[in-house]
Amino acid sequence: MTGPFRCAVLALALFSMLVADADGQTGTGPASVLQAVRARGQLRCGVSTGLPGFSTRTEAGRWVGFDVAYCRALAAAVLGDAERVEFVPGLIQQGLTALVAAEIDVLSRNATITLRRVAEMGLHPIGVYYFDGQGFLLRASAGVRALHQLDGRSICYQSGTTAEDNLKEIFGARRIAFTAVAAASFRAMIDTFIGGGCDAITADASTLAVIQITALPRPDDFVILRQHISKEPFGPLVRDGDDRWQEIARWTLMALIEAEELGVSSVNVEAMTASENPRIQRLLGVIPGLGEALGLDRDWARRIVAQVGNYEEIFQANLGMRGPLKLDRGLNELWTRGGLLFAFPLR
Ligand SMILES: N[C@@H](CCC(=O)N[C@@H](CS)C(=O)NCC(=O)O)C(=O)O
Repeated sequence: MTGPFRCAVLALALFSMLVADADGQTGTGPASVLQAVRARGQLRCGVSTGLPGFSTRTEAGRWVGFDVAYCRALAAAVLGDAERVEFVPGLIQQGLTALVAAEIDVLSRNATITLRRVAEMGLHPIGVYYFDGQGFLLRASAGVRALHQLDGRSICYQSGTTAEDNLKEIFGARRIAFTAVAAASFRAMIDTFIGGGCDAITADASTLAVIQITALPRPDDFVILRQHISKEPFGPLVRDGDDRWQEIARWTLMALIEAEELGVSSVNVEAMTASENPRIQRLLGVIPGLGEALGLDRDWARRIVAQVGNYEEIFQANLGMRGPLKLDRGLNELWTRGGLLFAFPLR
């Protein structure tokens, strides 16, 4: 190739890369997730098959819950409408593989973020929206109050979850003998336990609360041990390889937390646009720049809060005092109140 011609080809290649980058694409690769979602007019969101408080369908067929609310917030940000979500239910491994296969745009459920899930499957963690740990539930009459008293018991868990590996590893290391009873689904695990097929259930503490309150005949006949054997941080996951989509997903979560930090809720969001606090002005697009930096419009976060609420509203409605579970905020309290939730600066 002659000199000037080669230069022209290189310049053209460079130009097309720049254009592609500005559009959030990967050059020769497939269209970005943002473009695909906009072209479809719907966000595809993977959720669990049904875990009251986290993700369930009402009798009218509407998906509700904490995991569901995050996807509605993302849809409000990118599509302008929190209702434009197609929920795709599945077991944890099905959700992870659906994400890898690009059948969903985001997985929002009680998926624990682990190094191997992320690094080996080509996934990207967005942040943590629920800090949990693995616990044990059993009949109060069993008289078990501490982990070591589980020695010799049979323990149910759902296959394919982190609960399975943690149980085997930690009980092995502590030399606590047990009989493992694997269940293929959430319902099967509960039925096995109720039917006497195991002495205890091990799962995320939030799941155990769901089971105790919504699935067991007399909740007071059961106890959940205070000890946890792991850290289980849940957060949305997206595929690797689309930085723009990752940022949109991350800052959607941050906006929910930031709105709580600032006391901006679905009730007062319009009035708050008159606030003189520059953080509130930026969040609500009164001072423009944030949405635009993400490739969205200036009202992205205002819509999130108006249509879905802030983190506190979502937590209380689904998991906390305004729902059946009555879970404490605990670690999921704001950092300013002794918890772990912290929004990166939205500026
Ligand atoms: N946090 C764990 C467990 C997640 C999980 O799948 N939990 C079960 C309960 S033990 C569940 O949600 N089952 C209902 C479903 O998958 O639809 C993980 O990421 O592996």
